[in-house]
Amino acid sequence: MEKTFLMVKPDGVQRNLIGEIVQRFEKKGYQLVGAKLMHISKELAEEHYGEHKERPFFGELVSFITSGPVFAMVWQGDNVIKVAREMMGKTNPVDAAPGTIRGDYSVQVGMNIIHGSDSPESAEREVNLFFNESELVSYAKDINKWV
Ligand code: DAT
Ligand code: MG
Repeated sequence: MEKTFLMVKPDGVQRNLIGEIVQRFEKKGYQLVGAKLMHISKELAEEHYGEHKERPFFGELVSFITSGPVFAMVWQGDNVIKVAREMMGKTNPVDAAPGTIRGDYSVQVGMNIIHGSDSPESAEREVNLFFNESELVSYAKDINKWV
């Protein structure tokens, strides 16, 4: 079953959006298989966002993502990587459509509420970077046959 890594960023946690965001993915029909509230270290932040290390905003990005607790999650379901990105909306909230998480709850690109893996390769990498095998729970739900 396809899995993706999603994370409510420090701004989303501070603004009490954890429940709202979890609810959107639950109602969609995806399954939560791992979650934890955590503080990201500078080292983990630099590794997670390694692809952006040459960008001018890298320092700001690392300091923002380590500025408060995040809610890290693994979700699974058919095409969850692509569909979760659609549900999040475009990176810059200016371009994110109403009805998407970023479109509904954020204003500026630095604080855009949620992270989600952007490809199967990044999903695999990010799930393993944030979670051990033992933290992922495999369980059957009877409702899955209706989704
Ligand atoms: P996404 O989070 O949609 O995958 P990304 O991987 O291109 O977007 O960038 C990672 C994060 O970096 C993004 O969520 C917010 C921040 N960011 C991106 N572009 C930025 C910019 N031009 N100025 C400031 N922050 C930016
Ligand atoms: Mg990205």
